[in-house]
Amino acid sequence: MTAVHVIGDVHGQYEKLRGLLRSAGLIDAGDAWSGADSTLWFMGDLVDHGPDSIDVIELVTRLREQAARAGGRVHVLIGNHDVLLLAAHRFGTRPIPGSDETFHDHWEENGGQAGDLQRLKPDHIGWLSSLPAMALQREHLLTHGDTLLYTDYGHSIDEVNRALRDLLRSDDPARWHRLLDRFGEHQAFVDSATGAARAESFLAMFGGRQLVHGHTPITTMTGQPPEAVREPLLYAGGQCLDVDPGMYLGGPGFVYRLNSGDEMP
Ligand SMILES: [Mn+2]
Repeated sequence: MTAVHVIGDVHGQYEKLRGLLRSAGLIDAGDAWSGADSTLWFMGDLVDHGPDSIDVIELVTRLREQAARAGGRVHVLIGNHDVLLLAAHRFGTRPIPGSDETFHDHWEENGGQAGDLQRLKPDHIGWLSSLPAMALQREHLLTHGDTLLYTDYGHSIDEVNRALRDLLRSDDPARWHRLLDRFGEHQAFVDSATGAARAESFLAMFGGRQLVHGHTPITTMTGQPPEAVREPLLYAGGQCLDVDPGMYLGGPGFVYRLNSGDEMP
């Protein structure tokens, strides 16, 4: 079986990303794909908080093409910050429905970096808008968020991906805002009384035996200092694997190879 790697929320940490991919043998000294037929998944939130979001987008889109030519695959899920950036671009100084705040201000308050909007090109916008929200990779269900919001948009991976792609093509600020608002939910599978059962029904709906997600930094889950986070967090009876290394909080980040020791339920 060829290797499948995942990397959590990059948040504009271009230099850390290059270092991690190089250490994992996925890029060479010239930043070109060297992962042969490996698969690499980005778990969403490529942008915001960090200094080099557009450089991250450009590196990842380049790697996708290079990997495909080499028989490998680079896949990217959409995260809420990727949606926030698209919303800031699309709606700018229009107010968020039911609020005095503009989409642009909301984005900046959530880590949006002013220079990124100036560098955002139509190619980047088209590419980000087309990303899937969820996927099945062998027995792993992959989503950006540890949230039930996906069930609002459909009851299968295809339904959800279609609904969210359609939303991101729409000019309806209320629909965009509702999605962003729902992404405010974190830790849907953590509760000791209900978390494991919720994870089980989420997996029953969409498929897979383990949910792999980003969105909630592991440091938030465990209370470890961000600098100490070097591996994913397995929880909910082994049904969930958090891979958000909190890179923008100071975490060194990690590339994780699926099935390299995560206990399956
Ligand atoms: Mn997120």
